[in-house]
Amino acid sequence: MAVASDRDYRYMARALQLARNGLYTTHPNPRVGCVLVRDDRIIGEGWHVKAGDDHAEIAALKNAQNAEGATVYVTLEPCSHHGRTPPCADALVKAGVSKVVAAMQDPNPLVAGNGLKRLREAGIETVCGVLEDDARRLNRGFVQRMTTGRPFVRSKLAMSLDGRTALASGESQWITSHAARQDVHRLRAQSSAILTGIDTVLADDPALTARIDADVLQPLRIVLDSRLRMPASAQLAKLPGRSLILTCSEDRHKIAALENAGFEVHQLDARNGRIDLQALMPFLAGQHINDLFVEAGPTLNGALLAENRVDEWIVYMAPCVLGDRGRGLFDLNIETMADKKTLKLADVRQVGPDLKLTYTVF
Ligand code: AOF
Ligand code: ZN
Repeated sequence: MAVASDRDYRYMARALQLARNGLYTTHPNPRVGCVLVRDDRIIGEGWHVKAGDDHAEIAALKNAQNAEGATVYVTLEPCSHHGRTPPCADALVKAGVSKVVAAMQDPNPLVAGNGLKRLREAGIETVCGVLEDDARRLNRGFVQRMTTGRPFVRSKLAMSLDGRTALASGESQWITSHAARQDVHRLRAQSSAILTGIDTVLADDPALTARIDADVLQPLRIVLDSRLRMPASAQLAKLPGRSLILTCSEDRHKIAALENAGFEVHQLDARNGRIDLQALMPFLAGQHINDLFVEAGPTLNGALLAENRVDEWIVYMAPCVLGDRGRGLFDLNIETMADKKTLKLADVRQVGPDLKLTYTVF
């Protein structure tokens, strides 16, 4: 394989920029961008918009019309399989391109190196690994689902300066600013699904939709409801798109009523009377969920933290005080300092008057 040049990095940066156009729409597919270059000039560009539509390479080929002798910069290895669309590797061979530079190999076991191999077999020079870290970060949910069978899990918390998420009465609207809540809508829009607990639904009757000024493929809405306390009148049932209830109840009568109301009900294994979180993650991956966004209360967040099931915690901290009688973030019983949960601070930034703290796990 050849070595990458400065020019390769520059064009790959452009391809990544194009891939980001699909941030809110490609799931369960990855976000992919592609640039075609000849004589140090861009002759075609494209990106993957949504599953079932052209892959990035095909969009760029169509944009260029004639790509003979071109170098292809693509943020993911061209596919070699027949999915919803035919293989991009074959289309590139047919178009007569002379070189393909990919940011990373496709972790999809149906591809996994075969796309690049097919190109090399056709006499096309290949390079892989240019701006690979950026490409992986853009599709970390897709990569994690393909390689581990679990989605990338991100949980959002909103708290006061003194670490409270609601008053003792349960009242919590609003602690953080409008700017922080807008930021949350962008995070929702990047996710394949939003997960919450039944207590949150009973308290707030939320819509769990991403409301931003852009085209968004709305995330699935998923509620953990082990005992089927969901009211058939909940707002979630009436929204377009899928709302799932995950339960361990076998009450056929209630299940039928909720299905009639518009919910999809799935039964999962129970552990200590609650949905087994270990079984939950492969179930979600089976639903093609790359990025899971958790917006839940202290019970579910406590369990997720205790079992280490979250990859990234996002905490918005508002400059207000709710007092010691307010509710905390995690319903956890920790007896000794040795048992405390420790996270790793990955990023700090200001959003309006609030702080946005990003933590990862060790
Ligand atoms: C590419 N270019 O732009 C994308 C790729 O069902 P399909 O046909 O859409 O195929 C989906 C799979 O193709 C997906 O899981 C991933 O392996 C690859 N995505 N490949 O060459 C693209 N989006
Ligand atoms: Zn493809």
